[in-house]
Amino acid sequence: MHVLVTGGAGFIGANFVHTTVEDYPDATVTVIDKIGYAGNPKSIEGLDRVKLVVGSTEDRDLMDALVGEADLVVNFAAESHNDNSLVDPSPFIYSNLVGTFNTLEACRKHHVRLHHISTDEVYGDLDLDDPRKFTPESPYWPSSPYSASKAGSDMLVRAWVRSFEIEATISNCSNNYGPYQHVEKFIPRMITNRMDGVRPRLYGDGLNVRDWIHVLDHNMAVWAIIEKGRLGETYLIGANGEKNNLEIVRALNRMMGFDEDDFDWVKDRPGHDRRYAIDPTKLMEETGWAPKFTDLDKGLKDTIEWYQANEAWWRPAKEETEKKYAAQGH
Ligand code: NAD
Ligand code: TDX
Repeated sequence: MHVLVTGGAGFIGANFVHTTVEDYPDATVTVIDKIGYAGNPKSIEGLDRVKLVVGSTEDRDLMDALVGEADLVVNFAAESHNDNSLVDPSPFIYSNLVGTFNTLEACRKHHVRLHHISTDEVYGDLDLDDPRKFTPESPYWPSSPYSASKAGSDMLVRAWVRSFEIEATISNCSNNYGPYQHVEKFIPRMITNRMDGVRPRLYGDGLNVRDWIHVLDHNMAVWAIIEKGRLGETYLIGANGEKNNLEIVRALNRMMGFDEDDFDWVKDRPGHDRRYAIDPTKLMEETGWAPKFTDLDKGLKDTIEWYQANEAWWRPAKEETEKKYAAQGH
């Protein structure tokens, strides 16, 4: 089996490549990644049976050639950070929409199976006291340029399934954490700020809720969908991990030996989604998947240790990232 992983030098994609070479000894993997600010070749360095092609999914001819060699395409490639999309939405439109369009066209031409990776943010947000969670029937109501571009990419996949009968599935997952996550994201930013002697920064009132899942649980769910999911279907991936941002910062502070309230409040993110929450029933019933890394305290401790042990991996991105945040007042 030859797997083409788009965005495979990013956080979730790189973890997916690791899992794939470990769990599927017969698989060979090609990663296509544009290696912009977010992709890091070191995340997949030295892995057997993995080839990295530096290029963009926006390059139609390249996608045509790479998809033509593959038995399966897993589409992780995307601009992924909400705060960036609020400063300059343009790359989000090209990577997330045009990139997915090219991927779909190549899968259509070569009759290759596609799994498209997406986010719970396409459903907008929930009130804190809303008893509901997102289900595959929830209406699309994205808030940011990032989530709107992901929603658009999901719609393209659905249209290509219906109109051209391509063999595709979609998954929408909640907030991931774990190794190889860029220091712009909440948990790695808090950990690496602490390591740099900088107080963590909480947006708004800190009560926004995210439904945390370990990246390995996400990727095992992706493989479960590839193997057992029904073509044309959408599956929601989540592990019952709702926590507000204040709880996360306090936990990280305690674990790193600081007073739990040793952080700064900063201005809110414009349009900041209040709460995400996933109902993964369909995925669990149809594929038998269940999350394994559900002890969030242990997961956070392991993640802290990973960033402490891998400073050479994240250090080169830190200064630039904090410069961007300073310009936004964050
Ligand atoms: P990331 O930013 O760490 O990784 C994205 C990777 O895609 C990067 O390596 C980047 O260089 C690459 N990329 C971007 N545009 C590209 C293009 N046009 N051509 C080739 N490569 C390109 O993000 P991530 O957190 O690993 O997210 C991966 C996917 O998972 C995205 O589709 C994202 O929407 C989705 N997702 C993320 C989360 C989360 O919590 N991080 C949750 C649900 C879904
Ligand atoms: O310094 C910070 N302080 C803070 O309070 C940062 C960086 C974030 N936050 C808050 C904003 C969010 O409520 O923490 C929460 C998480 O922020 P992000 O890590 O930026 O994630 P989020 O916006 O929730 O989106 C993430 O999950 C869904 C991923 O980046 C997306 O790619 C994915 O689709």
